[in-house]
Amino acid sequence: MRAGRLAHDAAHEELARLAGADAEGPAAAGGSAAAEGPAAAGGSAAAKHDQRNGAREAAAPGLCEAAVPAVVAEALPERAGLSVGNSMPVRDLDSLAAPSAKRIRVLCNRGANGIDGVVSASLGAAAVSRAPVALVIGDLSFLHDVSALQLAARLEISMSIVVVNNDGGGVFSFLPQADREDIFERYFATPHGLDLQPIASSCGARYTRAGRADSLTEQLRAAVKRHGLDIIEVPSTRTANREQHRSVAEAVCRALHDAFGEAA
Ligand SMILES: Cc1ncc(C[n+]2csc(CCOP(=O)(O)OP(=O)(O)O)c2C)c(N)n1
Repeated sequence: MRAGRLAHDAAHEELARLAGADAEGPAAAGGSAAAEGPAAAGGSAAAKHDQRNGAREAAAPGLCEAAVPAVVAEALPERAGLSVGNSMPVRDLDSLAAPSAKRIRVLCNRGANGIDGVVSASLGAAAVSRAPVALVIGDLSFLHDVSALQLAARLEISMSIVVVNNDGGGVFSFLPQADREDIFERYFATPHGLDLQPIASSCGARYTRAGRADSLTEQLRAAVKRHGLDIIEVPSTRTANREQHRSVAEAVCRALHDAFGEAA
């Protein structure tokens, strides 16, 4: 029990340090503004793509991707439903959410293969739930089931979707194949470069972007009180996510070693 608490505290201290240290730097100072602001109007498609990637690069440090499911769990009201997508969100919730007396219902759906049908299954839960439901999902899983959004509009289902957008499959960055620069991006990470804002508006969903934990909390708390579909994009990068996980794991090992010595 003590080891669990120590590990949890060390992990969150490290996540806060990573978010805070980088947020004080020049990149994040500009980045959080870009991350919170509306997407730019006008300009070429290539310029917009660069701008989005710029916002993602700069915004990632203000809120570590790994902390997102824990921040959402913390922000949700008593009795809410929290659906977590496969790949990183379910792992990050499992390892980083704090034990809590709050009664929230955690949902997870494996689909046929893993990342399929996650939006639909969560909307099904939201349709029959009296309490608000939020979904935390990766960008590829979200896009895989994007047609569910128009059904949500037609059936007037209320739900908040937090899309952690690291432009591809972040989980694969933890595999040895990640070092194979010649094949990794194309065959494993599969970046899409899509802009989520027009996708959200084409389905009648409200769209916001959160680059910091406090704004994610604020946006989510407002969203769960409203009727309809909200999409909150959290920009991230796969590289930063991998490094942050490594840093957190090292911090946990250090804390356990300091407390228990060689036995840890
Ligand atoms: C239907 C289906 N297709 C492909 C896969 C293989 N797969 C597992 S995780 C993953 C990447 C998911 O990316 P994303 O949803 O963005 O989450 P992240 O890894 O960034 O957390 C893929 C493609 C799968 N599990 N299911």
